[in-house]
Amino acid sequence: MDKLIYLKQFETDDLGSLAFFEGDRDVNFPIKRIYYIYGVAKDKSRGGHAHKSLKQILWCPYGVIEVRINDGRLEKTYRLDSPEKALILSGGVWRTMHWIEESSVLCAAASDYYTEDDYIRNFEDYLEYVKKGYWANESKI
Ligand code: T46
Repeated sequence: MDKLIYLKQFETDDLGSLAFFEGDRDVNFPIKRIYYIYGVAKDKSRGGHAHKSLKQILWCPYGVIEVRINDGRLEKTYRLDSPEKALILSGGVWRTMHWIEESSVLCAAASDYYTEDDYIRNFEDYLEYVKKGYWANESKI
């Protein structure tokens, strides 16, 4: 199930702020991989795939990015417009990410190492996968 959380923050005045989260404590999985996406132009989109089992937490430490998710039945949009917001995504959910502001940075911490076998990159294939899923008769988001 997807979930928006607010990261713990240490506020200081003109020295800025520090936000953090911890694997297994603030997110419901151990973290095995961290990656980040940067240098994306305004109004460009990435993603357009689902993961079979990978769980992730996504956050935007700089800028504004919208994450649109779809479970083959429902759609939801999350706006990551503050460094304190983070989105936890379970496996089985189609996602696209949209750069609302130029040069926004998307960070991700993932439950497993990178493997292309976990991706479904074609939406028709994804809908077939959903039909066979244990959640075939209910929404996953
Ligand atoms: C996701 C969204 C939010 C690697 O070799 N290792 C990695 O850890 C990752 C994440 C990617 N790659 C390779 C695979 C592709 O050849 O980097 C290339 C670009 O990846 P992709 O087109 O999948 O990037 P996005 O921005 O569409 O999706 C990424 C993540 O791949 C994905 O897991 O959920 O961000």
